[in-house]
Amino acid sequence: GTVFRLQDYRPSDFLIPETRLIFRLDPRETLVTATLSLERRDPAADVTALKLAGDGLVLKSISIDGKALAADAYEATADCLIIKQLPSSSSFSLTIETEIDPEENKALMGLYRSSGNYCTQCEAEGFRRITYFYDRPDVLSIYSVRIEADRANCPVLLSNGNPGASGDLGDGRHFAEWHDPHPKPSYLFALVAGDLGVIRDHFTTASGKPVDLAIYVEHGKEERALYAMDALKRSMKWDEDVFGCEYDLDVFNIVAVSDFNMGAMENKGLNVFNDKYVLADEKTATDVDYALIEAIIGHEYFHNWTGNRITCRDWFQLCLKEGLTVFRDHEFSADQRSRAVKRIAEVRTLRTHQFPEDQGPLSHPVRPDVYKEINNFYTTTIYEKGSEVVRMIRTLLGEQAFRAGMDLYLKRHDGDAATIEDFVKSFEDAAKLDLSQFSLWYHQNGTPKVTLSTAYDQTAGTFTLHLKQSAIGGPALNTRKPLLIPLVFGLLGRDGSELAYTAPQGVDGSVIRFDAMEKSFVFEGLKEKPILSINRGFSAPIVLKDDFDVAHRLFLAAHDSDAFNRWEAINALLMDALKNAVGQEKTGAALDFPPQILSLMGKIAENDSLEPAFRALALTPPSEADLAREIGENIDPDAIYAARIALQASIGKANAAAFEKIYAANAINGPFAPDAEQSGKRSLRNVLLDYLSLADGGPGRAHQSAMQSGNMTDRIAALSVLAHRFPDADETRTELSRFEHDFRSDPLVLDKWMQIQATIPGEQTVARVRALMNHPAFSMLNPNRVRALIGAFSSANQTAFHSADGSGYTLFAEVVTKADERNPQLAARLAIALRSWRSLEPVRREKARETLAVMAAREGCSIDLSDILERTLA
Ligand code: DPP
Ligand code: ZN
Repeated sequence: GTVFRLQDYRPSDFLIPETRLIFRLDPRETLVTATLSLERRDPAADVTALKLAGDGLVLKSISIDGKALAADAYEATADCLIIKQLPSSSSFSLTIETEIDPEENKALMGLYRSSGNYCTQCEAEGFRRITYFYDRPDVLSIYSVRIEADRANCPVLLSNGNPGASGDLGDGRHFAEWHDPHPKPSYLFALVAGDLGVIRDHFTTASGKPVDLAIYVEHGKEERALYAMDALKRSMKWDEDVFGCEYDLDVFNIVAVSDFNMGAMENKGLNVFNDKYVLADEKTATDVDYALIEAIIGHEYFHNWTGNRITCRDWFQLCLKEGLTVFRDHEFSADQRSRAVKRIAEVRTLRTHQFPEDQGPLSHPVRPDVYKEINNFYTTTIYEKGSEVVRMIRTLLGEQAFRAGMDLYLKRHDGDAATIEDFVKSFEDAAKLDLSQFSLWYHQNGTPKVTLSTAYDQTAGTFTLHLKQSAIGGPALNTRKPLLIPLVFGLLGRDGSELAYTAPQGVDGSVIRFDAMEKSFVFEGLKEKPILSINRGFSAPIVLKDDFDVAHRLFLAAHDSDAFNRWEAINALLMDALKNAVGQEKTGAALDFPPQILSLMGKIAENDSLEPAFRALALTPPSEADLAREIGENIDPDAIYAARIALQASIGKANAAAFEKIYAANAINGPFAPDAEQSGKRSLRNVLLDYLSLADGGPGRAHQSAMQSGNMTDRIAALSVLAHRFPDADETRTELSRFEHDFRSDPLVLDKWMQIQATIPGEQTVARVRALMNHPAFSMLNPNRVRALIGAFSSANQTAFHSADGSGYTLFAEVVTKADERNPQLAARLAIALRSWRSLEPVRREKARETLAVMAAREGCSIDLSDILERTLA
């Protein structure tokens, strides 16, 4: 396949200041008439041909300045259009008519049908499946769109920008026109047509401009969009307050569709969402769903400035909009909820998903310089690590200079297709700082690792912190350049207070600027031996190897003023206990856990000065995947599972009485609210429910909770305990069928039921998943269905997916192959589940390798999938 390289970038020969599109919608034969105003970028240059991208298009007609082109004047294939005879004028108008088949489009890129409605997805390269175009992000155009369709099937006709004329066409057809005054790249184009319900609201911007808001959903689901609407209004306000970003059109529309490859899409003025991230009510959505809806509504809205007003010059710059917008949505959620809890959750996600990516065969820089298939670069590295890099810029600059840099960036590049260099330069100029070494974070892949050692000299009153950097994954150590790593820290006294000291060079307030492969920092004026708290708030996305003993960690867990590091200390204690237990399990020794760890869990649960959501996170041991990553090699998922469940059972038994009390004390009286306070209490109670059930050794308590639960959060939590801890109990069967019965006509909710069953530990789950694939609610064509069942099975069920007999891999390969026939993006996304195959123990490793090799060798394997498989095997 073709390899795309950053160094090959060059601007297009032509500009397209205006694009007019007419859609005559039909399920099988939609006609698209595109009229492009083309302008030579350099009228003096001798450009004699024009090449536009296409993908699977049927060309019906083509003309320039109103005159049909002769057959020898152009060449049209399914994937490109070359016009060989061009007018010599500096500008001309090109009209292209193409025919497309939305009904047959199951790749869900371009124009397709979902539940009978028409919708589009154009990022990254879907617009070329609609018409021939410069389908690249640096060609910005003003779009005018006219949609014609059956009035009965498609009363709603939407596109980007502001609404224009609409009316009847006779014959049961009607039309609507839309105009988007903001020049945009083709990937932000959108069209929706169909029969949809709607909720409406409005927002007045800071400068007094009224905006009509609407969310379109399937009829009958309107009420379930109210929370999303509320989140949208809060997002609009927040972006004004925190970043000074105001909305810029008369309308803002959101449409929820049920077949969607991504979470959502930020098309200008017309966001299209996976319905999973719009629909919510007490009975059908969990607290986690609500939080995700809030985050993603915010994310897509925030793209209006960081992504749409300022877009990317090329796809290598994807993190320019994604990393920054993730950072913005994280800040939004932190402001709406609990900042400390949000940060812990972010770090858990980063470690569970981004670290293994960066440390394995799919590792790539935040700003990659080569790709084969851009769809495969919508990764946790681009998004989450990209966000961490922006966060580090803020840490280095401080709030004020950071905001000044953002202001400069937004002002300087409004209307541009920009680069990472432009972004960094804005901060350099605003803060009068040199960020060239820092910029390495964009270019050097692998998870940085910082090893520290400390020494205290009582007589001199000095505390020496020695730091050394290396990395897991990425370039070899001898070719790595030192990163500038901002480490927020504190030196604590025995009473938990922050000690005063004289700081060495390279320490700026609470930030150590660690910028060499190895360096010592000597702090003076310390009368007592300080207790170090470092990388507070996870100020740098690194693996930290410290020299802290158990007493040190227990101290931080109890006294650190930084909530994140309190959690981190607890997490590290649990991780050490688990690693030790995995070792015991492998040698056949009995598993035991330090009593002080067990009692610590009780103390945390009982500590009312900590918010319940924090306690819930602190009481949750590192996941099986985290433990596997931490161990790093020769992984036996069964041993990991055994260690983790034994720890949980021990914690439950050791603290049953205390847990029972806290469980009762955190009951919620009064009506349901999806807010931080209530969801925190529910998460604490549900973590305790699991512990108590393990201590009970039976399903009674969870069954009781499932029957009494008035909301989906509690119901799902109880059902998970039943299914995961007592899969064969009658109570589990009863509750699973009750759930199935209650939601049999709501596949989106039934996804949760699928997911719970797909994650039941043990190799018998392979057969269960096979059976569920025949369930009437399952469909290989719907990404949400496939991800709920197969995605969950392969990415969140270590023991079943990695069954020693290879049956999990066999199932996986079948499904990925099947998905690849219709939806390569979905297949490629599923396939990353095997990226860490090299760290498995030898028997599983060989089976995994074989599975990958067979899939890669299959004739007809898509570019998307073979790109992932080849890199994984390389
Ligand atoms: N829709 C995806 C996102 O917002 C890609 N832009 O991240
Ligand atoms: Zn995004």
